[in-house]
Amino acid sequence: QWEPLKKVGIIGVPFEKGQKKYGVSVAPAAMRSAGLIDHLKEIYDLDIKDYGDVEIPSREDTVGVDNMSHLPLVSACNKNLSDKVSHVLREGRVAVTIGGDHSIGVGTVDGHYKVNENMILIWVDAHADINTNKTSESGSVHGMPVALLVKELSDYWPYLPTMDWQIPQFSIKNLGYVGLRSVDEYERLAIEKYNVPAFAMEDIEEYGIQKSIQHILQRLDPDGNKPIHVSFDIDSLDSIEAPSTGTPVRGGLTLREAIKLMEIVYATGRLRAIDLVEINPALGNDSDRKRTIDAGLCILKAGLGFSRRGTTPRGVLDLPVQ
Ligand code: B3U
Ligand code: MN
Ligand code: MN
Repeated sequence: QWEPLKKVGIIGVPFEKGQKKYGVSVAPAAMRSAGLIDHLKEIYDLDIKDYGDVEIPSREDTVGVDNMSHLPLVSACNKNLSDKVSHVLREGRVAVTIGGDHSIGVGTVDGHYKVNENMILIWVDAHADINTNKTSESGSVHGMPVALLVKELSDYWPYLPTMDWQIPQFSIKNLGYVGLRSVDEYERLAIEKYNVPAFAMEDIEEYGIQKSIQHILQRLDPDGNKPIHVSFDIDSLDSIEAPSTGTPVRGGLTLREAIKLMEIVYATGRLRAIDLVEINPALGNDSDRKRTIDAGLCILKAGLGFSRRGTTPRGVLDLPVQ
């Protein structure tokens, strides 16, 4: 009943105020000039529409919230993004969002949820991003998007001015993690309290990437009929594979594991949204930058149907004769 969608909509989000380093906001432009669209065109039959960049507000004139840096900006950016993601999905396209830091996961998941209430979310990350402003040691909102999104944690937040547009309705029961290896104490507590399927690196070591992702899909959607959202933080990859990112952590996924994960999710035919976040082209040297962007391109291609086996020429059944 489910078939991979052959239509894709690209959204850029040049936003970096969810964390403290300069440069993540350059990623959409860097990905486009690295040939993002042309790379995706290599995929047979893919219809690609670039929706451009989401409008990023510049002024911050409202009052903030304790231990949440730039919340009004994060909020305004995410409101625009949520609308855009909903729009792309309603046009029957897979929403591919290029961040930006991971605070933009609030907007992508909110926008997806507003179109598909039964969506499930796979958070691929070295970090769990499930801090509240009470548990965060950094005060950076990119460590909080999951906690902002899930309804089960709404009582753990104070009133958040500017965030009235976003009502946490997504259930933590529809969330799974892959790639964890830097989890704060209260984040671990939340994962255990709500029994979130979480494949940390040591679990991936034990089960392999294929069984890990299959286990999560089986847990969240045993009947296989829910749309899937993959929020992919590039720092889930080992920092050797993706050095140009704000908080690199060693001992992560290989690019091959990440590609395999995306291929498996693609093959369900139910992948409807991909976020690719935390690529920071301003960090590292030319070779670091290129390696990180290339890894991002490979991950997107795998999620959109590129086959490493190759594909036969269109409509051709035999080799050309003399
Ligand atoms: N858990 C820490 C660190 C962190 C989260 N996300 C990233 N780093 N990229 C925090 O700030 O909440
Ligand atoms: Mn993240
Ligand atoms: Mn991360």
